[in-house]
Amino acid sequence: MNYKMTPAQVQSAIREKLSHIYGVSAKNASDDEFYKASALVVRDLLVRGRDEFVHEAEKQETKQIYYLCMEFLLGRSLKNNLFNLGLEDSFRKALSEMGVKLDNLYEQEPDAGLGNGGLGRLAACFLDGLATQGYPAMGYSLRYEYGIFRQKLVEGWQTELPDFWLPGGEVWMQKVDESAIEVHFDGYIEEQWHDHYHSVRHKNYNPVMAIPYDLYVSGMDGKGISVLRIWRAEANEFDMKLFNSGNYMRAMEQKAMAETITKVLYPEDNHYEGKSLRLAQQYFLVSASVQDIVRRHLYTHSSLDDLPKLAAIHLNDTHPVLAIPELMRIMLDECGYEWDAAWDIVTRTIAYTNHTVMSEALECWSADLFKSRLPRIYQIVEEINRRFWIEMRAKGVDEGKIWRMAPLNDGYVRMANLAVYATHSTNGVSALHSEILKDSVFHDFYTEWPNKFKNVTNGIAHRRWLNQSNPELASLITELTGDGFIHDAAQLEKLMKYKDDTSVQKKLAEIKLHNKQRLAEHVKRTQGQIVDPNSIFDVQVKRLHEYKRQHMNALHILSVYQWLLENPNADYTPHTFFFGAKAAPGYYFAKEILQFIVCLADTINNDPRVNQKLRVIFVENYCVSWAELLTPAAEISEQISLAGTEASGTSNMKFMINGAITLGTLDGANVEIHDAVGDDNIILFGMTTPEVNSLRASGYNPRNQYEHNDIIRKAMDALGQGFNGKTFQNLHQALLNVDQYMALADFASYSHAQQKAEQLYKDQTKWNSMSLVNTAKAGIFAADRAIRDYANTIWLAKPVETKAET
Ligand code: DL6
Repeated sequence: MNYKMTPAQVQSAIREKLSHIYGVSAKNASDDEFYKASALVVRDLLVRGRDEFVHEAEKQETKQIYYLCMEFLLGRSLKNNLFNLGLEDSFRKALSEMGVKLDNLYEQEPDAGLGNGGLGRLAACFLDGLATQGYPAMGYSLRYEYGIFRQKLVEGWQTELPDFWLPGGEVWMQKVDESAIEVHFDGYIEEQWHDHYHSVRHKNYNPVMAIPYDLYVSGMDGKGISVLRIWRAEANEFDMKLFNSGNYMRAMEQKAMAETITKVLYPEDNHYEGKSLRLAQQYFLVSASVQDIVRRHLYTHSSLDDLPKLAAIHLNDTHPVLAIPELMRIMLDECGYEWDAAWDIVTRTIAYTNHTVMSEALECWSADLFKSRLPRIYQIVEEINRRFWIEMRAKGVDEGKIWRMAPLNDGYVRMANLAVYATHSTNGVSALHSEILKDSVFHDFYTEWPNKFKNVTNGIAHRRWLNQSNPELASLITELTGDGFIHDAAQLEKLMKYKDDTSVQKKLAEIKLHNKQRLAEHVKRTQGQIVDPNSIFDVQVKRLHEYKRQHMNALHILSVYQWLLENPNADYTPHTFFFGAKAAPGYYFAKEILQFIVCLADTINNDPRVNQKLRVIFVENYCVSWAELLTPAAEISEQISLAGTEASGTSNMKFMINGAITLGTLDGANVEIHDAVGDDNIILFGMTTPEVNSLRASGYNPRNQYEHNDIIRKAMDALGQGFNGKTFQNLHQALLNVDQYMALADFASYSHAQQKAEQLYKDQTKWNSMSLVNTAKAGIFAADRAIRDYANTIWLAKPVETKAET
């Protein structure tokens, strides 16, 4: 499809939307109306592009990819789509002739915050990668009315405000009433036998309508377009009988209960409690999506026999695992399949990715709750469990091991066990993480089915994170190597030719400085804080979690502060440390760490003895749009989780492609970053995973660190006393007595790495060359590559061949 539009065509399309939809002329329209009109013009193009793409895919019988995920952290869409469709210049010109700045319109768009962090952003990057690589794909998720909360700091304490994103975000969605689907909760099951025919009836259930809204995500050049279908829950009909009989409250309650399902995104990352609403959200997502997938398949096929050939259903993490019993339910109860035939189809169609080693995030549900909310699904899980035991016993597996692996044990439905058993593939998201899955988290399964286990290292949408976020760097790369890297990130490697070219290094330094200035201006405008663009920008942005060890970073800054006070004339290259992080609202300890950082920042920034050399900025309400400013400006990328805890990380990849140097542990995808850039272009510190395991096994005592290291002791004592009138007793005591993520054990090595970074930075020629190597070697971390890996090793899918190729 040809997306070309001249500025005149753009103007007339925008004018038309303004007058037809918003009833205003271009002269009187606000920036908000211009933004929405522009979005609608782009959306029309995307719909047409998708139609053409799907038509071609159907003709070629290309396998469909269905990607189920509770989170898609899309961020903003206008800039991304204009870039991908090659329309940014036309829109800029057209709007400027109408007296409007395109950049101002970008600012009108709210971040679509339908996710918590890395997991949701990965899913969003994958929709771009799927479209660019030509795979016909649909993402499925929920249309949360409130996305991830807005963070507001009150005296350094995180408070949460609702994020009502729909007024500006809804313009990208198309409601598809005719594809609404009913989902059933509660009630009981009635089974009947007529001769040999077994029928199952779900009686007295509560129906909830799933209303689909489609969002379109373009790939580069718009040849492929992905759809993200998000479901909104609605009461299926207002119960007039109940209402008329005087039971007003119950009638209203039923409606409210249904609509609560898609009210708000659970703001938890790597930890969930088994709440009934969360279970309802998960089942609502998978039931609507799987029914939709089956319906789409049956439009063109008479049975589900060839579903595995034509569709790949991907479970992105443990949250959508109920898709397994749901597809079984549909095949058994609605399509008349026998168990074995249905099981064969289900297991060949569905694959699972695990995204965490944190056991608290491998969800499990109390069997009682599960049974009462999803009675038929519970029966199916019981039957899967029964057959699982038979199969394992027949193989001679010992009972203890069978029990550990069972989908149902100890009164709980174990979602991760169900996922690994019932899918044809389980993968981790970095080489190290995939090994840990085999060695520990899923070791029992690995010993039974070694071939199920795969690795697909994560990837990022490099066009968003490099071309759109860092246009100056992207044009320098284009000037030096051509623009092949836009489609094929591996071509970034061509930059290696310029590794020792001082004029290129100088240009890189200039670009970095501009990005730092841009960030400094934004920080001043939004937070009123002053930042020196000539200081080193050292950035740690990610969810706040103990395993990510923001507290270790802060403790180190505190030690530098103490050292500067004692050594006022010390030769120290000025540093600005940036943090951006949201804590889960109920995660008290994370909130205390956050408050420690904010109070430390206040103390340091207001201390004239040090604040020309040391500053700390806590970015309030960190989100995708903040990341787009922080990433190109960063010089040091803090990836400091305890080895063996971070599944992959993706900010490490975004920083790397923008030329920041990773200061990190050998954890997650840092390991592969190290492999790619070599020892000289990364700053590693800390224990390796086996070292962590052996220290734990031998009995780790953080007090030893405290007692034997002066720097740690001083910093810990200051932490114990508190700052700005705030004390951090829980954090202080937990670090001294437990230190679950061994921050004190890695502290000395971390400080040493920081000093090394400072020394390296003094040699700007060396630093800029390291920076270039990082960008040049980042190609393997493109989402395009990750998608090809999924397609080739897990989905066994081929892309749609474009017309020119056929
Ligand atoms: O795979 C995407 C992303 C990884 O990069 C992070 O390392 C990992 O922590 C994150 N996992 C989750 C798990 N969520 N839950 N529950 O967010 O996935």
